[in-house]
Amino acid sequence: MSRLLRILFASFLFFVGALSSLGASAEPQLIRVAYSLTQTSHYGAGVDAFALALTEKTKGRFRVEHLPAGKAGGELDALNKVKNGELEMYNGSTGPLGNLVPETKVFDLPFLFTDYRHARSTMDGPIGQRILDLFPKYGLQGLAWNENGFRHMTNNTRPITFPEDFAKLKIRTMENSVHIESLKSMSAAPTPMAFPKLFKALQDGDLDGQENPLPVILSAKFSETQKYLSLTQHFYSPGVFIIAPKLWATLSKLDQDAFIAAARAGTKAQRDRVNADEFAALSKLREQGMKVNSYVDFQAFRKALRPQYPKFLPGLDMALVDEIRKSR
Ligand code: EAX
Repeated sequence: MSRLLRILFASFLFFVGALSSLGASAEPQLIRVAYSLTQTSHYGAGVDAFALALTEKTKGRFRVEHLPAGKAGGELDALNKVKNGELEMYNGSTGPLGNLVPETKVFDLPFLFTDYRHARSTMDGPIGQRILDLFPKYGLQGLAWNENGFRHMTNNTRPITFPEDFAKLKIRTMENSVHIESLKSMSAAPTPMAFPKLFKALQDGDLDGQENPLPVILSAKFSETQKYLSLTQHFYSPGVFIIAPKLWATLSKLDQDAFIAAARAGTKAQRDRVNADEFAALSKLREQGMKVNSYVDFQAFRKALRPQYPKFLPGLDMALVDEIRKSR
């Protein structure tokens, strides 16, 4: 081979190699985000905004895919999959999260937060960050708190006004010991169950009721199986974006920052959607036939439940509860 041909051949090989490596890096990395509600829910809105921001910040090097409606299982299944690296991301409530990161359970105490402003400023402030920073100790990586919403009671037996009204009701709860103990203290019969099984259980009449935020009650169409909605807002339900630690460890610092910023954009959209749903829900749910009870004796609930916090959450740091109360 002449020298010229050899040079030409080598440049050709170099060119082909360069092209294929360019091709490989141009293929975006898949990030699947699992959640239990439909894609039209507040979780879907959060993931949409997260995807948009991540694409923009990383110039399309990642491709976000929704795994809605419990496709990756219930929230506990999805969390375990993210923990062992089978799944890239979780967008969900703290319901079952306390089973993996026990320190998150403090946020699940009944009547802890007074309103959305209080809850959001706590989650976004130093307290929320401190708890988020504990995730790696338990084999998870939190990106940002987002939101599920304040939980209200629905059932087919009666409107709820006083703590006694919970008595004997068989209520589906999340797989969360704080919620279970709180409901037990009001003589209810809590029945923990993963969300994807809930609609059918209500339909089959296996339960008297369930409790969830308005955006969930709306998007899951619980008005089809439940008669009474009482605006008890007994638990605040934080949401959170979590990423698989194995994946996290492969990201550059710049990309990690992009994921956190994108998760915060997702949080903003998810909360905006909670606001919009809160605004529209009651008239929609009434139209769908639900009887809405807004007369709730909060004073009686707080008096009955707050003194029992240490029973609901053994080992609870009461100084932290005080700090949360003052963090608005
Ligand atoms: O996170 O399980 C539940 O009741 C949750 O509120 C729902 O799946 C959204």
